[in-house]
Amino acid sequence: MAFAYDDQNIFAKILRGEIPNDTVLETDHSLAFRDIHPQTPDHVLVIPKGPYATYDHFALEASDAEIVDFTRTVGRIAEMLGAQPSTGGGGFRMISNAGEDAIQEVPHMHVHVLAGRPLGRILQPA
Ligand code: DGP
Repeated sequence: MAFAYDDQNIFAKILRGEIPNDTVLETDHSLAFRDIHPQTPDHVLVIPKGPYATYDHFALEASDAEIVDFTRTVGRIAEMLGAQPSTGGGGFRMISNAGEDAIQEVPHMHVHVLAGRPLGRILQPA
């Protein structure tokens, strides 16, 4: 499978330091920062630093080190937000939009971590 990546997308610019961001956590392979249009009191985007366009691109082509780092970063974000159910937090939801049907706006792989209020059911009618 040949995946394409456009390095002019806004998250690539954030990673290059061309656009500011509200960083929550940075690791060797991942960056977590607050969404500019938060949908919940806590709305953090977690992105890999590598050039992956969608979740499937990342899942199929990233190195084990990148995937472990990314997954741990999501866990650390849940911890930092106080959202972990295991420690009395209210929980959280992860969403990764990929492609047209999911209305992915930024073509750099990202996971939304949403927390801070009850989130309702996973999908509303289209
Ligand atoms: P998606 O539809 O899954 O591609 O969501 C992209 C998200 O990115 C959307 O919730 C708004 C957010 N976003 C877009 N531009 C910027 C930006 O320049 N900075 C930050 N922090 N978030 C952005």
